Amino acid sequence: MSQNCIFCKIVAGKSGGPPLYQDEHVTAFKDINPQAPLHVLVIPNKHIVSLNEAEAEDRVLLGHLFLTAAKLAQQEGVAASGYRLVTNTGPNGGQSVFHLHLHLLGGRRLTWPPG
Ligand code: DGP
Repeated sequence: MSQNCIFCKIVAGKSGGPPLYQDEHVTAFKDINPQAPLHVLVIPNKHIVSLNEAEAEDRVLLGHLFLTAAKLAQQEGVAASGYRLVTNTGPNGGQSVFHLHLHLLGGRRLTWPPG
């Protein structure tokens, strides 16, 4: 856990409401500033700053992150209509919280390319 990380506080139950999903490796919760009817953040419980800092030993964790997002898409009813997973990385990627996360966006037709 990183002391000043808001997502670490959410993992520890010290910020936000009850998560949408949590197990010993990952946590999922609604984004505070939703960009689509469904906007969920899926994060590793372990503090990893961004995908740039992920290591080979995190490969099972990263796989679990994606599979959890797919399960939540199913659970939240957007699997058939489609959805998008986004990992903003670094300044040009638009990352604002420096704890690795997947945005799960769905419930509307998303445009491409992103802005
Ligand atoms: P990014 O810009 O890719 O780093 O996305 C960070 C997202 O995190 C952004 O969409 C807003 C969301 N967010 C920031 N702080 C909080 C918080 O305290 N609670 C929740 N639920 N979401 C947050």
